[in-house]
Amino acid sequence: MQNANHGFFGFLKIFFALDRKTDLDQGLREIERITMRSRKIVLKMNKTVGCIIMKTALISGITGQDGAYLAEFLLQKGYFVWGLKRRTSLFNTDRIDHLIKDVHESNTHFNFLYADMTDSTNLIRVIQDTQPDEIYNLAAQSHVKVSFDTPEYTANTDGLGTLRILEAVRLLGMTEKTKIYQASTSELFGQVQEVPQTEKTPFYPRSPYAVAKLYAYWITVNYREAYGMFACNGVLFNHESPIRGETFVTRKITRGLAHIALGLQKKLYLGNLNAKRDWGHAKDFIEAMYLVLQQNKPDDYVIATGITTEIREFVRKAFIRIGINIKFIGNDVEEKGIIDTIDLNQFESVVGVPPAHLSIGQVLIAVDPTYFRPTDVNLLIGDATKARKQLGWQPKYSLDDLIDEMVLSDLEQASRKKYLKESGFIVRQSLEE
Ligand code: NAP
Ligand code: G4F
Repeated sequence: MQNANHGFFGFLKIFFALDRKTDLDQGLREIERITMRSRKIVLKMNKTVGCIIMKTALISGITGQDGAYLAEFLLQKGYFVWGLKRRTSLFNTDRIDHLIKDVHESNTHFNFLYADMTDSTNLIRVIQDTQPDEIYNLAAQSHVKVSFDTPEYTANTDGLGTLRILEAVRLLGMTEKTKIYQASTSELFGQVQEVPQTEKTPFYPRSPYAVAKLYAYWITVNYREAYGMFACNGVLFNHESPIRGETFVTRKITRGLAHIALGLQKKLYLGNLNAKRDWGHAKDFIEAMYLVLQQNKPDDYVIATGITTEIREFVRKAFIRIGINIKFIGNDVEEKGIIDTIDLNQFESVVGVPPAHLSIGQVLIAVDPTYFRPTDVNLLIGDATKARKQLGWQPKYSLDDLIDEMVLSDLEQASRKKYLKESGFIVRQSLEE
């Protein structure tokens, strides 16, 4: 209204200026000023309309691997993204720093709110404040081995946390508006009852993590059936990337490899080398999460590549990328991975330095029973036919592409570390594995 008045008085001013024929320049300047003002009003309107038609997504677990990729993906699709982040004593936004703009900048479509999956009042408030069209519940204590050490906390976060989100949406009367994606897992199949695993394969969880996720799976189904909510489970098989948590086996291997290649570490200790996993790339898998919520009806989907690989084989494939052929000898805890051959050209072209510190027969991989789990999942292989047919989803990355990306990224990080170390800087050495 104020702007309209400005416009009207502006025109009067021009009219009188021109009428008196005293200052034509002044009139033209006034026209220019009004045109500029009108452009600003149009821009403001565009922004307001933009906010109204923009979808809003709320992602719990924003600082994790999947949260980071999903946020980037949804921002590219034109969403406004709210990320839920728990309070930490050190900064832990490395994975999303490139998406963060200063909150004082006007045009940011990405923002954080503090929230913890163990605090329902907190979750109710953030859902009320943000009014999301879609919630992606990715927050979890996601490490299977750690869940044996912290079973109650894992149940609270991964199991009850999901209930808290569903119940918040219901209590706030948002069941018609808000769709919910629940990050379910192939760990539910555990001691597999069928090969490959589909949406119909019975569950047999083998860890406190998997049991907590079992509750989350069924409470999601229950809220869908009981209250007609658009609540879905994506039963995702293992998915990895260069930003995968450093203590999951794939990243532990590619990081260890990079440190060994550059002389920063001598050996890599692993646990159960016999386990087999259906590994995909996280970038492919987060796209499936989005597709699950774009369907006409809520449903549950298995998301997998359909190819399974032993941990031992992952090790071999990764080291081959830098020209080292690993041979496994011995059994059980005595098993070792030794250097069988080295392709010097391949090593030097990928790593950037010659393998002067490495020799044939040298032990690079050893087994440490510390990493064994009281009960492990030996074989996972998924059948994603339903997702392929109904969502039109298909992975783009092969396992070799994934390994390639992870190895190169970890080599780059290790090179930086080596450079800093050699230049006399103190580099962080994490002993957590
Ligand atoms: P991730 O890297 O471990 O990330 C987990 C996220 O949850 C982090 O942002 C973490 O915050 C947050 N979180 C943990 N406890 C929380 C709490 N009490 N309150 C609030 N936030 C909390 O896991 P991911 O690989 O991205 O996996 C995403 C989800 O998919 C998880 O639910 C996982 O269980 C599930 N899933 C993963 C896979 C896979 O292969 N990656 C497969 C199937 C299912 P901090 O950064 O502060 O720790
Ligand atoms: O890489 P992992 O720790 O992943 P795990 O247990 O399969 O769980 C991951 O995938 C699940 C989906 O199926 C997610 F739901 C879950 O949140 C997480 O993202 O271990 C993979 C296998 C296991 O059998 C483990 O015993 O690798 C074996 N392994 C052998 N040595 C090791 C190690 N695992 C780890 N973390 N560290 C080792 O040194």
